[in-house]
Amino acid sequence: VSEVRKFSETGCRFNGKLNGEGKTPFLIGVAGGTASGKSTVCKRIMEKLGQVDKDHAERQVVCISQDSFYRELTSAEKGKAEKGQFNFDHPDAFNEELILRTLKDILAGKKCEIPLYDYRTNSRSETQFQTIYPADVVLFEGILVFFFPEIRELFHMKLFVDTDSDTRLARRVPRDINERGRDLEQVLNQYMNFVKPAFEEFCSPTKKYADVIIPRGADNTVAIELIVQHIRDFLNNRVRKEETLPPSPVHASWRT
Ligand code: UZR
Ligand code: MG
Repeated sequence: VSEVRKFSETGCRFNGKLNGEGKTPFLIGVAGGTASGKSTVCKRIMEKLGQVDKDHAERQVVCISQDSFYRELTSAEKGKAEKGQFNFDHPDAFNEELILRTLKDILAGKKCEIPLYDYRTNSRSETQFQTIYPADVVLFEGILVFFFPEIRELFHMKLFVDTDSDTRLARRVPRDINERGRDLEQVLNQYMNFVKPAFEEFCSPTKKYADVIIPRGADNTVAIELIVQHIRDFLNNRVRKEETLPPSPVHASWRT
């Protein structure tokens, strides 16, 4: 029995299956305005759970971004995007159907591939994909992850990262210039014309769907610790439940 326990305590395998393969992961949605700290909150959660340096076979928590699901633009739209005149903050900019299908696959415990997105070219790679392996906990972050009702309903827990808009703008400007290859005028125009109005119309109203609102984003270590504790409890309960199930053939053979 102790051997069985030791094996499941590693969290790698349940009943001889790799990680969460074939079982429903705990799916967490993380929404919030641009540069609110969504990605950083997810990173902190993963760090606290000790996930960062593990390879997929051991990893129990994975994070994916809604940015991977921008839809392909027509050539006219690409022209607009280059001039900063395409609205990437509008729900129509996303491939809702692909998000839905991917999250359903993830919930079914299937391995799936998601597009890789490049902000400098405003497009996704034709050839490269990111492979998402079955996990126990999946974080899905993005500005509009609570906008689409069918997608919203899939989350077991919904977090909204609530950071002041001046703080967000102050972060967005250097990020777009340094990491996304824009100039100052373009960044500010885009912010005033698209990012700010779309936040007010489409993102901010989804705060009411959140289970937990995190003020100040990643600086809020107390909120993050509470959330992480909830995830740990979930993972531990799952391990405990596995232990009370009748032994699988693999476990039974160890006992002899
Ligand atoms: P976060 N975005 C781009 O800048 N370029 C693209 O090709 C695709 C998206 C921006 C988008 C949105 N807006 O505000 C932001 N614009 O990415 C969302 N303009 O990303 O949540 O990390 O801020
Ligand atoms: Mg981001």
